[in-house]
Amino acid sequence: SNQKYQWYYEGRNGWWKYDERSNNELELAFSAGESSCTLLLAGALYIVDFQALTQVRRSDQTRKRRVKRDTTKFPAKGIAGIKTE
Ligand code: V3L
Repeated sequence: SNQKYQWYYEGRNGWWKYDERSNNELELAFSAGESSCTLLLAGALYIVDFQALTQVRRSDQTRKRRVKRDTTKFPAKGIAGIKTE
């Protein structure tokens, strides 16, 4: 898309871009000044906390990932688990 900003979540050794739909939802919620955003990712609900800059699965908050908002040019492993080169 032609968006300026992209949201990223942490992988094992780098960052992944959120898929485009989730990125749009995050941008809408963030720019509206909301404190968090709930996303449906691969059939599970996740919460992105804009203050803590974390993402957790709502039903199992064991794995807390860092998230960041950066330009679309920030180097990433890929998009939503699909690797790019
Ligand atoms: N978008 C897509 N899939 C996600 C997301 C997201 N925002 N968050 C978690 N998952 P957890 P490496 C990730 C997937 O946090 O090798 C990557 O996308 C997550 O996928 O415990 O560590 C890769 O596909 C994981 O499969 O709820 O960098 C994969 O990890 C699953 O949800 C490996 O990436 C559980 O994550």
